Amino acid sequence: MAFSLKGKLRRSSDALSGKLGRLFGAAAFEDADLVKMEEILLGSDLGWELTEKVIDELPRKVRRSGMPWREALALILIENTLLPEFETVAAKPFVTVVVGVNGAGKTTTIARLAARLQRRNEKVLIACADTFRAAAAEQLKIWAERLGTAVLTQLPGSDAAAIAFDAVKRGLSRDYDSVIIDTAGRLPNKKGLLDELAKIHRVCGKAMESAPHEVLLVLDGTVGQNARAQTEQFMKALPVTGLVVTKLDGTARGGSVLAMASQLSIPVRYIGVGEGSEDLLDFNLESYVRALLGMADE
Ligand SMILES: Nc1nc2c(ncn2[C@@H]2O[C@H](COP(=O)(O)OP(=O)(O)OP(=O)(O)O)[C@@H](O)[C@H]2O)c(=O)[nH]1
Ligand SMILES: [Mg+2]
Repeated sequence: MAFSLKGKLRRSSDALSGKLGRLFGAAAFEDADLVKMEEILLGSDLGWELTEKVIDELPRKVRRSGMPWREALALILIENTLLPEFETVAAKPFVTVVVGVNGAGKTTTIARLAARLQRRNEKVLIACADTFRAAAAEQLKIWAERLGTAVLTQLPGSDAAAIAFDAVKRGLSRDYDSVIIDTAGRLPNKKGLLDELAKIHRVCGKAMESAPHEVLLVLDGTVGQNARAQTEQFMKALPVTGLVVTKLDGTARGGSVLAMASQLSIPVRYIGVGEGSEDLLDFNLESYVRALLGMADE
């Protein structure tokens, strides 16, 4: 396979397993400096809970099993990352609303999701419910043109919820398989903006009773520590059903995804590992951990 997740996560794996390797290489494993180890684990944004588990279990596991430390660490991370279950419903059109702070990667994610769906021969409509920024509609149109996807935009100043409503109605009447709704980037502490999201959510349900079927919150993977607060704020406006963590190629803090998956009780559905159209992947815990530790791609 030409695509290498290990290659995409190189900065994170250098920071995590590269540094650990040098630490363990210097001394007999049992004498490894726990303070330094803790520093490295926290530095990759694994969070306190996972870090404590590793410090507690890794030396013992290696001693008992004789397994190489990397294998043992992978097992510990996989066993201790809690993944909430998710179910996808069948609906036509399947309506997805995408939310997140400015610049998190919403529009890029939508373009790549649309591309994936089209490769499966789905008929996709993307709608721009971002009426704050004139450039937002343009950006979406450029993507849509490139992908050959239908797109619905309005003039700036019109109501974002009205666009969402129109999009779902059009999805129903014109036989679309998927409708994906882009929203304006916002700081989740602005009440008016959150109210608008709640309204977008509500009108989707008016246009089609079961909609939206998915609400994706896009989180920038390079600002890991902030993810929890952001998620809680967005949850006040609408029920987030899945997370997308982007920009994992550009950070040394790739451990954040494991911490987020465990702490937020919302499934990580996709990860972004680059700006290309292939760089949005389903999140798979085992492959991710192996890549994060610089182990061979499966
Ligand atoms: N390296 C890298 N860059 C990414 C990734 N995802 C998005 N980006 C870049 O991040 C920047 C912002 O992405 P957008 O998709 O425009 O973000 P947005 O959330 O729609 O932004 P607003 O609409 O302004 O709120 C762009 O330059 C993207 O190319 C990723 O996984 N890796
Ligand atoms: Mg955008």
